[in-house]
Amino acid sequence: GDRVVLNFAGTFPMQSGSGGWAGGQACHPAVQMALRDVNNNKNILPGYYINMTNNDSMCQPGLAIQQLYDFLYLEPKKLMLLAGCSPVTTVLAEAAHVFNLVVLSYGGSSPALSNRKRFKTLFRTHPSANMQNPTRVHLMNKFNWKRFTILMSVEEVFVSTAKDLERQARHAKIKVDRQSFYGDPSDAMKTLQRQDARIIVGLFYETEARKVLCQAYQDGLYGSKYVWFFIGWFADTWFIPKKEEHLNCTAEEMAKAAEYHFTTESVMLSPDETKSIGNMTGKEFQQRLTEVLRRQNQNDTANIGGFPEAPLAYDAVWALALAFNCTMHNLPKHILLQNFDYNNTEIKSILFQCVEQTNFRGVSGNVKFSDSGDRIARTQIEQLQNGKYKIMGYYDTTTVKMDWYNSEKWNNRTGPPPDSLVILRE
Ligand code: ABU
Repeated sequence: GDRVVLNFAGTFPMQSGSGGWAGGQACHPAVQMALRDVNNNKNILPGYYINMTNNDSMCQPGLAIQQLYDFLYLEPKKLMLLAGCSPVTTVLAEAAHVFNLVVLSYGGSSPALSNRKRFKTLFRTHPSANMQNPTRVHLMNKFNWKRFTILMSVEEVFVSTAKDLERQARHAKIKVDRQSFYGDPSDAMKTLQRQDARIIVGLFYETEARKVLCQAYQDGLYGSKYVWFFIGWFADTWFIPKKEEHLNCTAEEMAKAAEYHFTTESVMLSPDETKSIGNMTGKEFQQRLTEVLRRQNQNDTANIGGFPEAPLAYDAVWALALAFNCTMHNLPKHILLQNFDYNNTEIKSILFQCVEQTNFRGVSGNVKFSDSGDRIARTQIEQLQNGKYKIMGYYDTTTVKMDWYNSEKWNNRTGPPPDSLVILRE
């Protein structure tokens, strides 16, 4: 009707052809759902209607810069930016503050993003990848491993995670080796073999993970002597080879190499039975999203990019709407929200403070940001057993407490394999 429109811009990585994270596939519908819910809610932003202009960033920073240019120079004025995937969030958040834009990331895990000096106006509902490092170190101790190797792709998101993991492991007197690659992991994996790496933590995107797994099969870096750790937000069937990627491995070989690997990831769906914002529990949100996706003929939710992260995207829109609402109430009488422009530091400052004070129960859990704009979350550990992921336990970094179900399995062994060649001397 006569409502005043408030605009914001969103970038969603919809395709992962060239690697990266195609999280927009589920996060975009989740954002649209949140927008409908927010706009139908009479209690927030009376007289206003929130509208989004969006683009497919393909998780490519160069493309995202071009899109930022369009967002800025084409009408209407945008009051905020919503960003997904680390490389894109990084470039957008580095540039946005120059235009007095606050950025909210539903899909940036890079630890490098926790830097207020570099990213002056960034907040994120996605937990930092560093959240998993205490969990990894805890597991190394638990299984008596005093040495492990990190295999990583040289993207800032993984390099910064590796740095933190190495620091934490050293602190726990665990020795860490590091091998990195760009695109093709085969040389780095030859080095792993030469160094006799047994316990390997992999840090890379899903497309690269398939290359690594196939190479592990070819090089015999799998089976009873090896334990792999991968990132937990890949699609549940990520290890099935894709025709267009031309891997040198069959589905059977990939499944064989993938058996018994562990994954770690932040808990992104609230397990609470109490209703959260939007009058849903986490579970109800997921059912509603599954229904929306089904209507778009996307039935195989386990393989839709960003399905695990969708609650973070849904909550990001509520955080944005609540911040607009808070700003509206805190602006001096003669200034209106819709007066915002890219030189307006006054509205920006109030909006920034409002986001800083965010505190609500979301479908992803309690939504609150630390001083560096970060989210705190528990970690979930899973293991692939007979081709299916099984939950092994949860780790809470704040309380340093592990809930472990003792259901891990080892390939042809009764316990974990040693972290290196054991030489028995008389
Ligand atoms: N959980 C998805 C994170 C993607 C990224 O940091 O690029």
